Amino acid sequence: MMKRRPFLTSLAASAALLLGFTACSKSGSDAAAGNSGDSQLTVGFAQTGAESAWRTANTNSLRNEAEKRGIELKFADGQSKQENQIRAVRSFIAQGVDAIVIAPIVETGWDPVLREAKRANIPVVVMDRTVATSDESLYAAFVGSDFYEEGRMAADWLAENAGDRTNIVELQGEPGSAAANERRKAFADALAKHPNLKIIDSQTGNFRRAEGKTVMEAMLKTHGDAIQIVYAHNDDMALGAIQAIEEAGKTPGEDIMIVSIDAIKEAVQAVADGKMNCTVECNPLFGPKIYDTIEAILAGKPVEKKSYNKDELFDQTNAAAALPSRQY
Ligand code: GZL
Repeated sequence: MMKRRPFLTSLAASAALLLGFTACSKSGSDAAAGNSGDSQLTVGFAQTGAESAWRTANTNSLRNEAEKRGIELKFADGQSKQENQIRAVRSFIAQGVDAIVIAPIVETGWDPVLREAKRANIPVVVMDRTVATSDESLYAAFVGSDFYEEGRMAADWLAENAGDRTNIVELQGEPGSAAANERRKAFADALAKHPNLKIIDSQTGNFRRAEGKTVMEAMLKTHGDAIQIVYAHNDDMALGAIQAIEEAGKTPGEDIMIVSIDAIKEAVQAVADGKMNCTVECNPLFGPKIYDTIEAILAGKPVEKKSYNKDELFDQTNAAAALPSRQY
């Protein structure tokens, strides 16, 4: 039996309508009534935004699994702004949801709203990217990926396969995000062991394909033939860079080596086609694990404080064989 929570306040109702919250697994009338079905779980999900194919797959995983389990999912698209995510979390608290999931766009600035959720006795599961907090008791669990390990895997693969190439340009993810911070640090740490490899330029493309393309166009104008390798923090930017490289009359995967992270299907295909050289998986399909974690927390069962998905690497030795089974 789910605990009853305070009914939707008029302020939260208008905020919810204003921010275009959607309840993805109940009919409109049920959703508007809040926790009308006591036995049904209601989860508020504050997503970062819709910046990449990875993010879309992540959103769909939570939506589809909620549908499958009969969970009422109140979804808020943060539109790539932390203030929108924080506003959504406050609205979920006012609506009295049973649990809250946050995919924090940046690492810092979460303590106040996490304290509010804790005071309201609503468990928060941090998903995908981590939060930097002075008090780990402010969230119930973290379910995500090891971004540092992904950056290390990319760098070690490059050290093994770069041959006589040395000059790298780096396309960084969203500034302040744990994914960008960790992937940049891991790559730099690994490169310290391979002094022949050096980063000659590094700009953010915000995990977006279009920005990956424009940043790569600018880098090609600045550095020309000096660019021998691209290290992209995600596949969307790598695929944008590939477009820019082709439009500059060069052959991606040959003239310029491309190393990336996420392993979305389009990138694994590009690796199989020889246009990309390596992509390190960062699995976005968190739905089942997130709801298992929430159900365990609400049942008072112990859960791992931090759990990480296992990731694998795709290059020309295994990409083609992997394609049929890729789910995102
Ligand atoms: C990683 C995730 C990153 C992906 C990008 O877990 O936070 O954000 O690598 C996405 O594709 O935009």
